[in-house]
Amino acid sequence: MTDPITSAKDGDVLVITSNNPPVNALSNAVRQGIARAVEAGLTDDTVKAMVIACEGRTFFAGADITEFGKPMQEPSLPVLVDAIEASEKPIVAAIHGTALGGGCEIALACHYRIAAPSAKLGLPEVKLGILPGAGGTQRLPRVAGVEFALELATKGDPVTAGKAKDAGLVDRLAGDDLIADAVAYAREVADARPLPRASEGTVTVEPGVFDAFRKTNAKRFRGYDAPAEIISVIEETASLPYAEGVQRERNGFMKLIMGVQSAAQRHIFFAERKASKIDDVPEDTQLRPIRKVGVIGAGTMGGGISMNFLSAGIPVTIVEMQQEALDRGTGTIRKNYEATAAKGRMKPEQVEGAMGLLTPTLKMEDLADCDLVIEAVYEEMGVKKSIFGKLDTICKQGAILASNTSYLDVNEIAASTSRPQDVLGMHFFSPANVMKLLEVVRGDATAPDVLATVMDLAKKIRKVAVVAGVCHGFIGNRMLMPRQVEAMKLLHEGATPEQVDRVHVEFGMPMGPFQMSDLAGVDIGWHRDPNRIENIRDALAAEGRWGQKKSAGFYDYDEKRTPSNSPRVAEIIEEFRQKTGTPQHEVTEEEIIERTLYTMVNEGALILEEGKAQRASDIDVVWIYGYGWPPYRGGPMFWADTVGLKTIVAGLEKHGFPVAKLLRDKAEKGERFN
Ligand code: T1G
Repeated sequence: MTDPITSAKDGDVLVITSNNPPVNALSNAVRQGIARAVEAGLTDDTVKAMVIACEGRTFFAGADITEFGKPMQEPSLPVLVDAIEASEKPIVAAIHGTALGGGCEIALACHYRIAAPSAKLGLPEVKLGILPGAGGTQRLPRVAGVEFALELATKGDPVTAGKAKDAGLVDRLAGDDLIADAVAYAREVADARPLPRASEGTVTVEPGVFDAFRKTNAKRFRGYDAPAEIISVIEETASLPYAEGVQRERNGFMKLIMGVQSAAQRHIFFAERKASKIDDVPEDTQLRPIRKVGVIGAGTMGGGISMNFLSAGIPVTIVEMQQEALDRGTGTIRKNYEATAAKGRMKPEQVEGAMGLLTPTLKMEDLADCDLVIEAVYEEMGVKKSIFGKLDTICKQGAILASNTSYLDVNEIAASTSRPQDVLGMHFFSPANVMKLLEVVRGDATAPDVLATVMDLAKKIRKVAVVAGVCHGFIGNRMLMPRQVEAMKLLHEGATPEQVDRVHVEFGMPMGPFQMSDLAGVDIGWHRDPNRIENIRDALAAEGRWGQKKSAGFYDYDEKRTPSNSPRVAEIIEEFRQKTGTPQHEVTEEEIIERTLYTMVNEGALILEEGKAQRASDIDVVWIYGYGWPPYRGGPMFWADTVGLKTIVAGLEKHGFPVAKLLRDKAEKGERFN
């Protein structure tokens, strides 16, 4: 294997360059190469200073995550960064792309940092359930202050080079030629002494800064181990010398990396990237060009879907039946963009740029030259089939025809055209311009290049796409159904909405089944017959308790939509129990978990058995990005592995549920889903 590290002298400056595609991960070979090169520079008398830089799209994007859990080869990253900082000759970090995690820590160990203006710097370790383990928790507070360090390390989002410079993390911004500017900088400081070593700095602590930070971010960090540990490490070591501080950092790092949360979050890191791969479609499949998109329906979904393409610079033609609905839809899109601009997350010219790419029309014929058309009208098969039949006559050959249906049969929709190979589902989640998940529903006839094109397009519109097969509710909604059904039955048998929801919220979900039903609308899917009361949901709907939109559902809501337990709902539940004579029992937390989450896992196993999902990790990605499953539990299938499949099977059998063959087989063989 070629050494990913090369070094070359530019006069009396040694330029050490890493070339370890795709992201210059700090693998064993990279660390060993840097250590060797720095040593060579130190022992070469003609070298007065050094520069560390990277080739390719980015500076070091951190430790090599694929090496986690494997035997560590020396030098470890902590040893390497200390060696860099201890250098008697100045070392300048030349940063481009994303200096993340261990990459940012390498930069912090260098004596000087220069960055391309487009560069970003960050400590995303917390998103992997760990903490910066190569001195980042010690050097960053000394260089850029406690507040900045807390923000960067506990939230994991990178900052621009400009912001990093303002905070003192970066010393200079480069011009067009980063390496040339870095070499000039190194030459400029070649004789500067003493060298600035971040670890020798001191940490200034404002009274109460840590408790205030904990309080401000309590909701955001709820359930996660890593953010709390990071705050404690920075707090407990603020007055300690570096050598003692890094020991506390190391202990914290080891504790977290051995934990199930980090395993779960690392699982999701790779699962998200694997999801974009289509097992039976070659990676070099020729993609169809998508230069113009059509959207049918300017309602909530149609508007949100359009914004994804407009924000990615792709022109959209949006169709509605009535002028009033069209104006309302395009008005909402503008309002959403202006709201984003008002929060400083978009410039006014960007708002105009996006709106300038939008063409509203009442004529479906205006979609003739679109490369992709997405239908987003209400869920009625007849309406969908007539729209696709019409699109079949209007759209140019090679256009991709997609339905945003959230559960209808995509094969049946495709069959209403003469080109089912060009048809698939693109199931966005509401609000479609915000939610990252996109279920790409592969029909029986969907052509490989159509699927590959849409999976690639998903990245361009910043979605996490997962391939789903055609079945009722695809992956996410199909698994949601047994949860909702069991939650309802638990109400019949003795539980309260608050009890069931509390168990789910404590588990880490953003909300429970009944809070979710109130948000989405208790009347969704209701048969609209107030005299037909087959379950408690029917009873609520019959009384007009349709959820938050009616300030009454499973909970009562005040004008701020704050939920409170409802005496009327308690009455309705009691009346239903009396009327149906449902045997009552004391419902435990364990039973709620077994009946509402184990059944989801079982449904996930059926989905895998039927080939409606490519892999178990895809199911995990669906639930993380579409339904708010807590990343520190890795998704339902990963979580099931942590619980133990034998336990899941036993829990299902205890309540008389049929167990999916795949689940039973894996349990018997002691296997895992992931
Ligand atoms: N290690 C190994 N592989 C990595 C990697 C890493 N750090 N980062 C990316 N990859 C792979 C990824 O799996 C994919 O592979 C390919 O590179 C392209 O990535 C002590 C211990 C840099 C912003 O958390 O955030 O340092 O799918 O598709 O969208 O404190 O990758 O092609 O086979 O994501 O352009 C901290 C993780 C590590 C950064 C680029 N660092 N990476 O995004 O490409 S912990 C991170 C990213 C640490 C120290 C600790 C992103 C990116 P494949 P991609 P992208």
